[in-house]
Amino acid sequence: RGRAAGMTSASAERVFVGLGANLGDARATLASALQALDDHPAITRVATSSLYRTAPVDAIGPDYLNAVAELRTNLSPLELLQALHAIEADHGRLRAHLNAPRTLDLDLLLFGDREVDHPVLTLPHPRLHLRAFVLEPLAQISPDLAHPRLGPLRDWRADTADQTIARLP
Ligand code: PH2
Ligand code: MG
Ligand code: MG
Repeated sequence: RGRAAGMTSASAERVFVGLGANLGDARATLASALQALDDHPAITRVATSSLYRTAPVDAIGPDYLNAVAELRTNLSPLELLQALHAIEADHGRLRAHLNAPRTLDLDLLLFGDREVDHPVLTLPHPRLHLRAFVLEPLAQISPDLAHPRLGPLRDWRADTADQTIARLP
């Protein structure tokens, strides 16, 4: 037997994933998605933000609940993306159209300082610095985080001041 469950120390890279839900019982869905990440043998969750209620950005439909989790994994970025898509599918995600309301969205935001330009995966996430629903929870769990191209992410928060977001207790 190899390494014990949860012992995913092969990569010291800091991996950040955004969670979002705006259909159904979003709070229950996000809790279940976090549990699914913990249940994955190659993923360790090391930090999780509060939940935030956020108005839809470039989308229609109900308000979202959003959060960000920091992970460690020995999966490659594409392997991790596959794992995230499998968890989305397990939670009833249907891909109706771009930015359609969704029961669960798991977005790979940052994978260390890696820059990836692949047909199904762009890293860092190309819009993360424009979205308060990502920047606020990221700042909560990692206030000094820097983007490999754009520098300290705290410097981008002012530009999103018009976006409605409320941290939940
Ligand atoms: N996700 C989108 C589009 N718009 N708006 C909010 N507030 N939260 C999201 O997670 C979100 C969005 C596409 O994935
Ligand atoms: Mg998304
Ligand atoms: Mg997505």
